[in-house]
Amino acid sequence: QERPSSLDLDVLIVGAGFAGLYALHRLREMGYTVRCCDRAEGVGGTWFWNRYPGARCDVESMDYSYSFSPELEQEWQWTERYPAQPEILRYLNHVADRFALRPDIRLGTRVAAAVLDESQQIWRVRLEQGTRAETVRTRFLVMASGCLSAARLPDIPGLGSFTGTTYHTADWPHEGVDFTGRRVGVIGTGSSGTQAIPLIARQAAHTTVFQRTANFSLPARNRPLDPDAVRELKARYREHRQFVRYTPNGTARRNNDVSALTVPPRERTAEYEARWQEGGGGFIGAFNDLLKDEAANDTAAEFLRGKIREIVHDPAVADALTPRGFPVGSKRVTVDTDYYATFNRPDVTLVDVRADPVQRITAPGIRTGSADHHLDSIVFATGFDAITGAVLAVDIRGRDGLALREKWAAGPRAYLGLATAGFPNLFLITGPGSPSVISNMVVSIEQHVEWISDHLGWLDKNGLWSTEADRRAEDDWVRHVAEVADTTLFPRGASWYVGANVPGKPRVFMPYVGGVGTYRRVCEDIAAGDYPGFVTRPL
Ligand code: NA7
Repeated sequence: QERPSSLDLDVLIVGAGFAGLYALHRLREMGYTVRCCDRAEGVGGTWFWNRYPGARCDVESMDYSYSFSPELEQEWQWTERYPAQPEILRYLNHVADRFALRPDIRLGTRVAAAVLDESQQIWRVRLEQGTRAETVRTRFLVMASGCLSAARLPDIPGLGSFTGTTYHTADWPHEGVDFTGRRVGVIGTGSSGTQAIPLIARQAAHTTVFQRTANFSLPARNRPLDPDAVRELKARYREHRQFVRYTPNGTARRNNDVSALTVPPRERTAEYEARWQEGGGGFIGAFNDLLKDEAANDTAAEFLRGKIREIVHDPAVADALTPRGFPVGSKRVTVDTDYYATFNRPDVTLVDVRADPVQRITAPGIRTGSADHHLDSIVFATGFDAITGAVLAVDIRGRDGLALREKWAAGPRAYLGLATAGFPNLFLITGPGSPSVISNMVVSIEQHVEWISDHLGWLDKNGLWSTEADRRAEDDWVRHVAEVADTTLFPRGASWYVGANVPGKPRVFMPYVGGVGTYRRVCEDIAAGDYPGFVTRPL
């Protein structure tokens, strides 16, 4: 391709987490001039920021890792079934070094805005590094900015008035926090809160957990990996990876292809019990209709509620910890170590803020309707503006100056979750309408990166400069994503999957839940058919 002389880069990648690092590697191997930017002072994305006690992935390490390099997957030794944050961050740093990615990564650099130059069909991107700003001109812009990276503080009055220390799980001090002797309040009982609370409770003088929604949580049963099992899996790693790519959620989870309602109750309970003992998110694969049929889901919910009653001694506390009113899995099931048992400690208090709402944060602590809770520290485990938050944090302006924020005001719209009409040469990795957070993110990320880079290669082979999602194809895909979601129980939970945790965010079920394998086949067919649904143009 002949390039406009003013061009600085072929591709600018936003984010240096799992997605950005692989995109940089792959596109650079293809011969493109690529740069990757991240606001953090290190690589790792999500795993750079989320350093709270107990931070751990809920997908098993041997699957939550890159498959693109057979050498890498053979040489890297994971130590635990579920990898802890420091180990994942070490892995990503190893990847950055092993593939010599660092020279093309600009850290401490925020991508603030991107404006399409329609005449040249390029993006002018504003980068900010401290007080310095510069504009780079790039042909392609790839948003590898993550689904769970725009952290959220709740809108509680008085937030600034607290005189103790505050922390957000997704912006944790690098030196760690010693809670010894402190009275700690934790707001939020999603994955982060559920992982952090047992460890904070062990250290703090007193821990008060402010719970808005009781969540379903499964024991991780984390353990060191067995060297023989690792050796055995590594011997067939290639084959295993290929298998996982076509599974419903990109993991080796055993999915039992039987309805929960067709087996006798005793057998059903035995299946749940076996999976509870096995630990981890595999529970949801116990029957094929748990995420489709309410009556089936109820059997799983009742089993899990029974476990809470068994573990938690105080019936009133057990009752408050019992999830109700939404199907298991419609809000992300958390995977914990000793979460429920933590509430048996004499130095842990549960405050159900639905029954006793938080009124405000005060200088000495948190005031609810019934009490003043005096605290030395508050931990916000309050989650993220998920899936769209980090993309929309960049002021992106496409054709006719249209802001992406404006286009997505009523909910995100993207073809395959990868591209959005009106924004040529802009790609989203794990965007809304892709399997993203309903899958093993690394599997989805690799698929997106490979699909996008193949598409770029195809454009160049065919003398084409730009590519853009066709509006009709996009509308069809958005409709399809919603229709598939509506065949499941997913939209029934007030979760961050539908934007319910962010006041004012449009309630649209964002991920594609038709399955990782199905989605991959759709994408493969589109590539094989010379990219229908994309409008491509020469310069
Ligand atoms: P989540 O899953 O969004 O959890 C956030 C938690 O914070 C959740 O329990 C929320 O309750 C609670 N929350 C949020 N705002 C408030 C206010 N204002 N008052 C009380 N409680 C509040 O974020 P995580 O960081 O735990 O996990 C995100 C994902 O990262 C996780 O699913 C994994 O995929 C990895 P709610 O349920 O909204 O009532």
